[in-house]
Amino acid sequence: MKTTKSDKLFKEAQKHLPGGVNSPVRAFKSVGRNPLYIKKAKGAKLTDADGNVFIDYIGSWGPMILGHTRKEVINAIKKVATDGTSFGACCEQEILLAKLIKKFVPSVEIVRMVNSGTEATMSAMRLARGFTQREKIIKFEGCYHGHADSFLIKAGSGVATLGLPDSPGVTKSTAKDTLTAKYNDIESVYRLVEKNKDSVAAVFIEPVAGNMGCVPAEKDFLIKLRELCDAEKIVLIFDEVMTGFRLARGGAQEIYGITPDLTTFGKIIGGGLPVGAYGGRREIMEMIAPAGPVYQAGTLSGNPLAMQAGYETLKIIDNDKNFYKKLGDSCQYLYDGLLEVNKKLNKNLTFNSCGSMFTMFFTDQKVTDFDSAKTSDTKAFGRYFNLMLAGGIYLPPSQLEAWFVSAAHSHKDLDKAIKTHHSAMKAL
Ligand code: KE4
Repeated sequence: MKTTKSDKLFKEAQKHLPGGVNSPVRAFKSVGRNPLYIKKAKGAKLTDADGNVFIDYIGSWGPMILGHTRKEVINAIKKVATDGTSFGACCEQEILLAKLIKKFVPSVEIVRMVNSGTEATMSAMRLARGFTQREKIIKFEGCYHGHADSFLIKAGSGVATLGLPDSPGVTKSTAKDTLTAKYNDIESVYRLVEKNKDSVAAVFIEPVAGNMGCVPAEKDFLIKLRELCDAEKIVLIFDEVMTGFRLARGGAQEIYGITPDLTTFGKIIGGGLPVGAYGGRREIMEMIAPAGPVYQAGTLSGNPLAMQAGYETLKIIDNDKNFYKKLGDSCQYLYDGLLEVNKKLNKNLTFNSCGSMFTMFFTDQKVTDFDSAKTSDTKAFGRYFNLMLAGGIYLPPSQLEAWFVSAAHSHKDLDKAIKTHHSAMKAL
C-alpha cells in the first residue's frame, strides 16, 4: 500500500503540531506505523492522500452514524453557511436541536450546548458540585470522559483510594477529589462512598464503555448504582458522548431502562461538526448561568452551522422508524461473519458488542472491566490492524477503542471486512 504522500505530510506536520497531530490516538503510535492523511470520505468509505480507499469502521470515533457526506446534512450545512456560521448570539437552530435531543432522551428536561464532549463532562461535573455543595467525584477505571484535569486520574493504590494524577500538569489537589472505582463492581463503589460519606457530588460512568474497548455495564450493576446515588443524594451522570443516539434513539439509558440525573452528549449530535451537550433534571440544570449561579459559557456554543448539522442528522434518524433495526441487522450480519471466521480458524478472541459499537479483544478472557481488557495482546492487535488496513479496512488504531458501523455500510462493505478478517487471522 503506497503511503508516500501521507508519510510526507506527517513529516511536515511534526514540525508544526505536537506529535504531528491534534489528538493523540490518531497518531497510530500503538499500531507501529505513520498515520494516514484522509483526503475525502463518502458513505462508508475513506480515501487517503495516496488515493487508497478504505471501508471506515471508526466513523470519526462515532459521529458519522449516517456515513460520511450524507447529502441532506451537507446541503443543510451549505445553506446555513451562506447566511453565516456563528453570531455569538441566539439562533433558532439551537432550539430545534435541543427539542430533538429532548424528544429522543426523555430524561433530558433542559440541555446546554457546548463544543465538545470534554466541555460537556467538565461542565456537568462543575454543575453537580454546585448543586450538591460536595467536592468529590467517582469515575471508573477504563472509562474516559475527555481531558479535563479531574478525569485524568488513576486509581489511588489500595487504602489511599484518593486519586493520583494520570498526566503531568494535573495537580495533586485536583486528583484528591477524584475517586476511582472498578467497572461492573458495585462493592468498589460502596467502599468509596462509605469512606467519603456525604462528600461525593457525582458518579460519572460510560453506561456502555467504549474507551477500554467496548465493555457493556451489567444491568444489575447499573441498577445498584442508581439505587446508591438515590440513597446518598449523589448525582448520577451517564456519559453518553459515544453511546448517545448510537445504541438506540435514547442511547444506553433506553436500552437499560435506567434514568440518570444528567447525561453528557457529543459526537453524533454534531453531525460531524464540533458539538457537545449536557442535560437532565430541570432542578439541576437551572443552576447553570444565567438561570443559576454555576458559571459556564462558550463563544461558539450553539452556533447555527453546528446546530443545523446536528439537527439534520437527528431528524433523518427521527424520520426513519426502522433506523436502529436496520443498523442492528447490519451489525448482526457482520458480527456473525467475524465470529464464524474465528470459530473456523479456532481463534479464541473475546468479542464484545452493543448495538453498532463493538470490539474484538486479542485475549481469551471475558472482558468486563479495565483489568480484563488489558490482558489483550496489543502487539497481535497491531499486526492485525496493519493486515486489515492493507486489505482496505480502516479500524481504530488501538486495541482499547470501539469499532463502529454506520447506516451507509452495505452488505458488500461488511462482506469485505469479513473476508479481509479471514485472511488477516490466517496470516497472524
Ligand atoms: P471529545 O472532547 O473528544 O469531543 O469527547 C471526549 C469524550 C467524552 N466521553 C466519552 C465517552 C468519549 O468517548 C469521549 C471521546 N472519545 C474519544 C474516542 N475514544 C475521542 C477520540 C480522540 O480522543 O481523538
